[in-house]
Amino acid sequence: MKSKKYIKQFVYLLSFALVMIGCEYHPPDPPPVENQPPVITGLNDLSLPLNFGTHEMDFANYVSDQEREIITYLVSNSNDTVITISLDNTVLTITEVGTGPSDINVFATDGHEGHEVETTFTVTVEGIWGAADYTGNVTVGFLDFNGFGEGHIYDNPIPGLTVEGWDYDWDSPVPDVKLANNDHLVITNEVDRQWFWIDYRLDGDYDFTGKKLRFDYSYFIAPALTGTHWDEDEDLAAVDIRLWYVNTGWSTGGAIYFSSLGLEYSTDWQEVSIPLEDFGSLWEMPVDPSQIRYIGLEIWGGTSSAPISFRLDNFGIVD
Ligand SMILES: [Ca+2]
Ligand SMILES: [Ca+2]
Repeated sequence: MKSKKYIKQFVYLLSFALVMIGCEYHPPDPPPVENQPPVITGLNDLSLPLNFGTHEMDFANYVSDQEREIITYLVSNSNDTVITISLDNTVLTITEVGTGPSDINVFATDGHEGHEVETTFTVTVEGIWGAADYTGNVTVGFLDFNGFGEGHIYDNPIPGLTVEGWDYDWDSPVPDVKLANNDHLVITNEVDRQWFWIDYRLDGDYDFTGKKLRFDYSYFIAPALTGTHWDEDEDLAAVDIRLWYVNTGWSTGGAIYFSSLGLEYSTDWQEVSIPLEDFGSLWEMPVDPSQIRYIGLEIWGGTSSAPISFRLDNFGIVD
């Protein structure tokens, strides 16, 4: 019996011990919380259109910190001929200067040693560039406008190219014809003006029989073209543009109106190509592509509120 009691006591003790062990069980401790550096996500390369002015971005939307500590930033910009930058707390302001790419480098830290994180993203200010260079055979009567500078045509003269303009009173500002990005023309009516005349003078008559007048255009806007001329048709509301050519003596010449060409607005460059034989008569003169001295554009109509405006490249006579 004695042994039985021992066994009983042992079972009790064992149960008690098991209960004690159960009470003393704890899950493993979590690892100690370590302060983490900030994390930058989503600061991707950025494309901004020409004339964007300023663009703001708040780093608070891109940078997080586990402890939600105050983050301080240091920014730098690789090309201040493209953009300048300024930082106000977490807000970065990008200001337009020119076109092209510039890298923005961002350092962020929560203030703890070794917690500086860094990223770089590229901001590209997209210019409107000229049409791809024409690869066909061109004649002396062809202009790609490459290498003639940037800005008003009067400050960047192109040999042989004359630009004139008047209103009906023959007394208004000179036309707004500018070279853009050193490779194409921008023709815009920014004031109320009724008449532009652009001619390209060659050094003599050329036989361009069988050839074409071609150009690339983009961003074309205009009031509805009337197919009439303010002087020849005595239509003071006339709006149109014509391509024309004449010989040295101004005794032969062809013309074709934009209103017959169906130009449309597009940010992409589009091509127009017209056989010189298909031109109609200019001023009732015989059409003769075998003797051409001048080629050009005449533009009439358009006001500041309803301008004629378009970009022009690769203009002239080609095979
Ligand atoms: Ca932290
Ligand atoms: Ca060009």
